[in-house]
Amino acid sequence: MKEEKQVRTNCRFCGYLCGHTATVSDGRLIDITPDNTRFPCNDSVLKGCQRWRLAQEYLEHPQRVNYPRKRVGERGSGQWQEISWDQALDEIAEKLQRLKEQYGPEMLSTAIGGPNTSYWPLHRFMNLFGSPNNMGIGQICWNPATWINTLTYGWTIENEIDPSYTQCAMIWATNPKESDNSLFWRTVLEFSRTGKPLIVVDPCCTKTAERATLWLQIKPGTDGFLALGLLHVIITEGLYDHEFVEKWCHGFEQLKEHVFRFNPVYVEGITGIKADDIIKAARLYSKNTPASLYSGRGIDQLGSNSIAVHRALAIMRAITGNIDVLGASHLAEMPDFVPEIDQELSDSFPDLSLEKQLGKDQILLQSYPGYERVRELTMRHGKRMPMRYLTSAHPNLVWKAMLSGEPYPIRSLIVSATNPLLTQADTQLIYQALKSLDLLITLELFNTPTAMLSDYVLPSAGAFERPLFETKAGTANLAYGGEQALQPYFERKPDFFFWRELGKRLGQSDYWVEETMQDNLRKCLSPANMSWEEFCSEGLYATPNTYQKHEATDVPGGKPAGFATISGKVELYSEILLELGSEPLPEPVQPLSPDANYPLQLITGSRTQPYNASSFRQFERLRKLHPQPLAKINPNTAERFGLQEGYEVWVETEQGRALFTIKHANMCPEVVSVEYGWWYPEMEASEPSLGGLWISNANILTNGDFEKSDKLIGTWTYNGIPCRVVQCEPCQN
Ligand SMILES: Nc1nc2c(c(=O)[nH]1)N[C@H]1C(S)=C(S)[C@@H](COP(=O)(O)OP(=O)(O)OC[C@H]3O[C@@H](n4cnc5c(=O)[nH]c(N)nc54)[C@H](O)[C@@H]3O)O[C@H]1N2
Ligand SMILES: Nc1nc2c(c(=O)[nH]1)N[C@H]1C(S)=C(S)[C@@H](COP(=O)(O)OP(=O)(O)OC[C@H]3O[C@@H](n4cnc5c(=O)[nH]c(N)nc54)[C@H](O)[C@@H]3O)O[C@H]1N2
Ligand code: SF4
Ligand SMILES: [Mo]
Repeated sequence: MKEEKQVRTNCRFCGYLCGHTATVSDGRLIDITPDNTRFPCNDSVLKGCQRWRLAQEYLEHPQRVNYPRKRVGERGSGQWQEISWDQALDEIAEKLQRLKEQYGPEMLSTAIGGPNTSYWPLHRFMNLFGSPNNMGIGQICWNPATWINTLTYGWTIENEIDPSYTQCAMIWATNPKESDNSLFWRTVLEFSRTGKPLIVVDPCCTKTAERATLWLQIKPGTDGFLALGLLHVIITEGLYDHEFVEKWCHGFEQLKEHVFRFNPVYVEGITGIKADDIIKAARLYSKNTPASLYSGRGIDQLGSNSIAVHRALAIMRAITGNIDVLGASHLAEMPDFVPEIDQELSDSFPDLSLEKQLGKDQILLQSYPGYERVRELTMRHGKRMPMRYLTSAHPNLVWKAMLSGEPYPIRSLIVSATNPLLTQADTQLIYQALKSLDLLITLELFNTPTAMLSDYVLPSAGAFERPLFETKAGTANLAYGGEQALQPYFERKPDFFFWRELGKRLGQSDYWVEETMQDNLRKCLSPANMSWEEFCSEGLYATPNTYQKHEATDVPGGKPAGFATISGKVELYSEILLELGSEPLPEPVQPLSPDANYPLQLITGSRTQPYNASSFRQFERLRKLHPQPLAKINPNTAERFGLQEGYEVWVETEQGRALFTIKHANMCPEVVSVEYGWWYPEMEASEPSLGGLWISNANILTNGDFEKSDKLIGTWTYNGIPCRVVQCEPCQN
């Protein structure tokens, strides 16, 4: 008789982790149904999502990597030999040891991506191995807001929309309808039904913008000007929260002087938004408090302008009295459970090789010295930011060190849960760099183009096959997730297994005491007095939000806590930025102007359902729903360039060209917005095709040059790039 059981588990096909019940028979998944008793689960979210229905196919997909494999032919030839885990780990350990002896531990780099797996085991391994060279996508995803809010308010904030409390919502450069489709999107919908002001700032009339009472159709990359224009109106019209500014803000006079020149007419000239609308938005946001201000990737990918706009938005929340207020935002707390910084062992192992961090002396904030300085401040409130994410290496410096050996050789890379040939800037550079390595290892579920170029590909246990414990990297007292539904199929193993086994082979045994991920999570939860089983049944660890903590005193009549900054207040004028050698007030610069050669402005990477970054192109059902990579363009602009809907076109920048299909859309004129992450898993899984890597990959068009990146964090540019569109007919690729 077959053994059948029901397991309460979570989907992991995007970062939202919906609760489900899995039916498992003889160790195989046979059914999956949404489970309303688990966090988070919402019927309409699940109705709108196509991916969870693929769970069985995902587990059994013929293109899954099921056994460790080793390259036998030329790199990229697609010739593999299946080997055992022991052989793979022994060989990799031996090779890494040899390279370490020859070049030093910094010769090893790692690449991580979005929150696709738990990265702390990798960070622990890298700390113990002694290399600072982990590169991620933080500089253009999570880090700008995290860093800027922390140095402005003393810690990160969680923005909130509560339709009954929030009086105005501003959604800036994010489109939750496509990118999230979760409870947040449902909340936005609910809020929009209240008729209260909903302001959306986006070059495109997204589904979110369609719900807006005021859509500000901004030219890409000019957001810093708009934010300073809003501040100009709020300050000159006296619409700020005088009491909060007086008591809790530092540098208001300097700010006032600074925003003077950003009057609405000047700002209209740069952003393309009518002066009247700028005034209207400023009034709506400041007069209807609590007001919530959410931002997303559209402004995290603007090079140094990302910093200017985040600073201006942080200031705007503060002077309108929207910090640590119900319905607007709250400063998060350190977790009760073991925070990621301790899981990483970043503190226990101060390492001289941190001195080897690339660009350490040029990057002011996202570097070990920058991190240490900010941490001295956050520690005034007993808080420690995650270390490895916020000090991760600038990818462009790592790719170049692989190729040039300067300032020292980087000879090896372990890729974990990312597909850099599709998701990092400048595919051509990355391709060259990967090909130059002595040892390239990829931990993957699928045979991605990055895996195709590897020396070893190791089969990871993915969604439903491993436990989940998502935290905000230790910046908030919140964790969600749960038990795996089943044992991994074939020889797949959780990434934790790889790092622990490799660590043990390289002298790290003392630091890998717990044998499994579950054992670790058990230990991690124990300070929060919660067992792993309790956590799994709810799927959530959370404590109620708290507000106005700056007013709190230890003893009655004592000194209020204030903010963990140099001045103890919200720093409108940033003393820490001044000290680090940067501008204390936001200084946006105009994005590169289009010219005769490249007359349009490019956005590379607005999210669209049903895909997630470069994932899920293997699924026919999804491909039918969304068969082609699209380039969206305003119909008037399209007409001017003779670009009819459905035309196949080359989108070209100084970096290269990629193929898309034209779609007309209600959006800013003179702008093209292409999808990112496109490759064709059905094509040849070897050179030169590499799964159609070179056809419609948006990152062929982008450039992540260190010299052009922002100097505080290293943010590069994915949006607002000069480009042209060339019709391609008949099209051959
Ligand atoms: N041009 C442009 N580029 C961008 C962006 C953009 O907007 N425009 N956005 C950027 C942003 S914000 C992000 S976060 C990144 C996302 O980029 P990535 O994080 O690289 O995302 P994916 O392309 O989905 O690659 C994730 C890979 O991890 C694998 N995977 C899934 N689960 C596991 C697991 O448990 N273990 C292992 N080992 N592998 C697993 C999947 O099969 C997949 O191949 O892209 C960035 N790149
Ligand atoms: N379906 C799907 N969902 C995803 C992902 C996915 O790949 N696919 N990726 C996940 C990841 S890793 C992330 S980080 C999140 C990101 O999710 P979002 O924050 O929503 O990111 P995007 O969709 O890239 O961009 C949001 C909006 O920014 C606008 N924009 C572009 N340039 C500018 C600009 O210069 N100024 C302004 N104001 N707006 C601009 C775009 O038009 C777009 O509507 O989504 C997650 N969810
Ligand atoms: S893909 Fe994301 S939104 Fe869809 S069910 Fe899974 S976790 Fe939920
Ligand atoms: Mo992201």
